[in-house]
Amino acid sequence: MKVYFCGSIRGGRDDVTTYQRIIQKLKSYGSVLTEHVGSDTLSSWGEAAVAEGGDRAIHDRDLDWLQQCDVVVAEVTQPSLGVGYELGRAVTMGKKIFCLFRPSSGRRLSAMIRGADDGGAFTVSDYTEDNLDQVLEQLFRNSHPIS
Ligand code: 6K6
Repeated sequence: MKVYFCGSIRGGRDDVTTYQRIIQKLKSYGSVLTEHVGSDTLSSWGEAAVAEGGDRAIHDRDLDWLQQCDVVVAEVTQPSLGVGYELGRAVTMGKKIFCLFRPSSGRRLSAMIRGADDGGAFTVSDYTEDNLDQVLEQLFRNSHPIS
């Protein structure tokens, strides 16, 4: 299974440790196409990517991966224009989408994300640091085996 993980980059890196935890768990279900989103050294990695082709190259490569994936998992606590954009594009592509939000952040999730939950292809799950693993296990219980 190919998993596309979304997390804030230029929107702010406050939750990068949580992204790393999520990515580690996702790797037990399949390959994570966007493991760099959890990188501690993203800025140097990003500078190289920018040098190779700029934001257009990043956009086009990410949309290509989005098209290839079987499931999209987005950590949406830290607001990010890029994550919102990816989710909108993923909906149009008909992807299965799991959004994860941490209410203890004190933030309120955008109505355009919370309100997109249809109980089927697009779901939003609230989690805590303590139950993150169980929430992911529940979401993937009915998913395909690793390929
Ligand atoms: C990193 C630092 C400077 O430049 C970079 C390279 N940028 C990106 N590389 C890979 N994916 C990116 C990059 N910028 C945004 N994305 C995608 O959008 C990721 O898949 C994230 O899920 C999302 C983050 O969007 P912003 O708006 O928070 O940056």
